[in-house]
Amino acid sequence: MSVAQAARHNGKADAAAEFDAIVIGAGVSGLYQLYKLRELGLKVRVFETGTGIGGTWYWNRYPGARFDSESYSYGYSFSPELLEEWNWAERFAPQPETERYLNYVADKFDLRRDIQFNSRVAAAHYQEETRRWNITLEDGRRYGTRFLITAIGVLSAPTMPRIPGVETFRGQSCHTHYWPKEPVEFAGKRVAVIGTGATAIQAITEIAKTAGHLTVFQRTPNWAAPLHNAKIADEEMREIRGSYPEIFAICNDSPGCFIHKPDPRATHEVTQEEREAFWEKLYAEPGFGIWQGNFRDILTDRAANALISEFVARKIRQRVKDPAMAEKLIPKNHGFGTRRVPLESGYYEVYNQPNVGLVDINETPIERVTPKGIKTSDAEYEFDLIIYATGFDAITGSFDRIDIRGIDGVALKDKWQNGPQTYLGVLVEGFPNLLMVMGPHAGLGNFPRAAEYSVDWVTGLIRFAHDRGVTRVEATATGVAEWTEHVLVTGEGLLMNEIDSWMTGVNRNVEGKQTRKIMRYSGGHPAFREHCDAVAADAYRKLALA
Ligand code: NA7
Repeated sequence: MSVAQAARHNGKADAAAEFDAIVIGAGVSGLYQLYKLRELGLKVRVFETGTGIGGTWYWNRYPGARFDSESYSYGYSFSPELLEEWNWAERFAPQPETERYLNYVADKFDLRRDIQFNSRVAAAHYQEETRRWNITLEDGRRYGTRFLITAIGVLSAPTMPRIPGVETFRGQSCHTHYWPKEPVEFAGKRVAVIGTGATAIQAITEIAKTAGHLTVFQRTPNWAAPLHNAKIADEEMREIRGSYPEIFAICNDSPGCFIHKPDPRATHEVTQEEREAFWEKLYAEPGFGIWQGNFRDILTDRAANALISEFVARKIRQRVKDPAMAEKLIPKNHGFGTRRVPLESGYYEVYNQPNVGLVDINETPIERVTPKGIKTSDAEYEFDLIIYATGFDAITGSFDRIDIRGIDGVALKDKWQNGPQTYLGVLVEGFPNLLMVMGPHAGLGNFPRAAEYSVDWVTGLIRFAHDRGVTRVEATATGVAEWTEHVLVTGEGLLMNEIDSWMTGVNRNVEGKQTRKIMRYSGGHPAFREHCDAVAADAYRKLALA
């Protein structure tokens, strides 16, 4: 009898399947969480849906996938030896390089032996009598644990568009998140991409290089800015290695954990010439500087935001030859930076190519997917390949997909129906011993930087409990109310929170996610850490410990 069969047969977990801590997810945060829990000498198991390491960088292998953080600010900082050994090949590493890196980390620290692949967690139920969690995998295998740690990322529940007929298409089709491991050829093919978010912008730019014909279906254009990627030469890598302490210090000090910090000046404090010169410089520089290193008020002051939007609109008009096409590509319903800014490497020029077309689905809505292609209100387009770059049920979506139940069987999904309620983005009242790495209402940003902190904080709490024989840690109702209120107040006045996007929890393809909510802490990472550090320094007295 296999382990799975045995578990199903018994209908309960056996002693061999009991752990001190179970971590869900073997991505950037799950790997580090495993490393840290092992340091405490705990018996740990990581469950991972995929067949390999990497989370986001395991799944999203579509053409052009890469991160928009500088590579050297994206790697783990916890191991000087790792920093010494690893050479980044590109300023902004593509997916294969990042996947290689994470596999290197897993091998170096011998992490694989505690990771169970092909293991999607379907349910997690808390038992008050034992103060433990019962975990059930999709295939029925069952396990038990004192602490349940979610390291399931913020963008890991992909969503397909709600368009009739998707399943009837006879050609190849794929959501970018589920891109196959085998290479996909585009030469001579008629390809459709639905969506124009950060993912689509990367994929379109790459696919347009070889596709026979590419048609982009756009609902909302986004404000994209140049990435300026380049190879990192050996000499440059040596310099980077010598400056890791400074690089991480800058990240620590910046609101989004990037190496780009807001300029202390306000947009209107400088002359028009100075402003233009500053923006030209930012537009010509690599990375998120134009978003994260701009004048301090571009994301709070409407007049300032209108000026930077006009600057970027001018750039788009310069780069796209057909003025009517340029206008379609310029967002009209939100200002620059009020949604996540996709970074691009020749995206706008793609629309100057004869093999690329744009369908504005506000003018001619998609009616259905047909066996041959896509039918809009005025034409039927035939395709060999349809690519859905339609995004994710962000931040809470990956929680919603697991049946998580706390005290008295209360479902987390129900508890969060009107928006997440957490303590520090880590704990939930009524769900003892559930700890979320990078959970809702935590500070987002350059992911590994924020995740390392989150893992360290979670580990600190478990160490504290472990050392004192505490077997139950829970947020208090007051603590959650205070934190939720603080997160809401901190989000006031931010233009970003007035716009529909995954960052405000809107996904028109998911029932119940049509209205904006405050999903993340927006007071900046230094302030976030101050809050969390203070709670730890006060011996976690703000929690209910037993
Ligand atoms: P995004 O940024 O959520 O983009 C999804 C795109 O798909 C966006 O352009 C959507 O248009 C479009 N979309 C979604 N549903 C539909 C339907 N039904 N019809 C047409 N178009 C649709 O996801 P990404 O994967 O690009 O990026 C997510 C994050 O991952 C990114 O910010 C990085 O941090 C990494 P809409 O804007 O909703 O009109």
